[in-house]
Amino acid sequence: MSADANALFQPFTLGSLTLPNRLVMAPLTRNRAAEGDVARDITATYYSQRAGAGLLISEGSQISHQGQGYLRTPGIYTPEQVAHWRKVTDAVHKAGGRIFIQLWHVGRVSHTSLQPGGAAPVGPSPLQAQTKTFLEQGFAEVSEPRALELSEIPGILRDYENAARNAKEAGFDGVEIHAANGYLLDQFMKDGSNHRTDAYGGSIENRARLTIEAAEAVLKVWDKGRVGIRLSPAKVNDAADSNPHALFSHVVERLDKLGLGYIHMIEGATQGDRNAVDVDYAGLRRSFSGAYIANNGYTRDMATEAVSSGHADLVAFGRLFIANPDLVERFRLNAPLNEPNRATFYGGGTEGYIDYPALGEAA
Ligand code: 8OZ
Repeated sequence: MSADANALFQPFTLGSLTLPNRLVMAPLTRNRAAEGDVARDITATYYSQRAGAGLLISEGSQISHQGQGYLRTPGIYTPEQVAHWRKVTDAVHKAGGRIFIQLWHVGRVSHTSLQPGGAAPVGPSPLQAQTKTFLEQGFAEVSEPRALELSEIPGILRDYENAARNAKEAGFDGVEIHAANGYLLDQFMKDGSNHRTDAYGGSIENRARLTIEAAEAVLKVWDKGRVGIRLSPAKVNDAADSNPHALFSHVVERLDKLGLGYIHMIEGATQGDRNAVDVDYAGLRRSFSGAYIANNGYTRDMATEAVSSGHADLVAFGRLFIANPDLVERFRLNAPLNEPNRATFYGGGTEGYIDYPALGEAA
């Protein structure tokens, strides 16, 4: 099949926004927030350097102190965090870009040292995840969680709604709900991590309930075209489901009824095997009438094929956007790409953050 070489550079209408091309910067945790978990000025530089993307999605930003699971990730629940994010959105808009914020609650993937009052992290069930977090002293096992009480769920939904309102005040163009990668919403959806017997556990409908309610909370604040959600049917961060296709067919059908602007699908294992799980992504895409953002290990050629064939409307790139601030221009010219340096992905300062050169600039 001959893919249309220009497919990635056609505009796309996402709700009331016009995106100039089909390339999305994926949400990327960089652990560079300052005291108070506020975005730094270098973060405004970092995102504005990448404003050529059709859409930027911010790094996961916790909706509450309880929602934090790694050191120095930015929040969106205090006035200071809103004020600092405002500098980022202003810089992106000045550079001609558009940016959504990713709203994040990590659930059980956290550590007592990051939680309010040194408390245990919360999850659907008291099951410790076999995964690591990132602390001052480096990587560490996550802590043993406690199960959320039914009476605490309305408070979590209020945190989503408040964070959505704060995002608007901070000047974002929309929000993406992080329901992927083994964090709170994904933990509730998958039966490996959710052993509850109340209205939020058991059947697929019950396990999906928190995700749907979180989306409804955000929709109290934002027009539906300005809300997207990220999903990962595969096992990630120790959250696995016994029948991911059935689970995510239901979830996508419910999200379609809510009319969300997009689903952002991590196809296969995050940063790993694209065939890690038996899920018909094309089928999920057909049952959703909003936009489909495909992600995970895409190259320029794969993305061109995905958009030309109609598999995806947009394609999100993570590591390639870390290393190539001008990724859109490089793809347009089929120019060589900078290699990402894994050693500077998480934590630190400007190095490996705002010093990757654009084409024509010295390294
Ligand atoms: C890498 C390191 C820490 C967090 C995700 C937010 O996987 C993350 C994350 C990625 O969605």
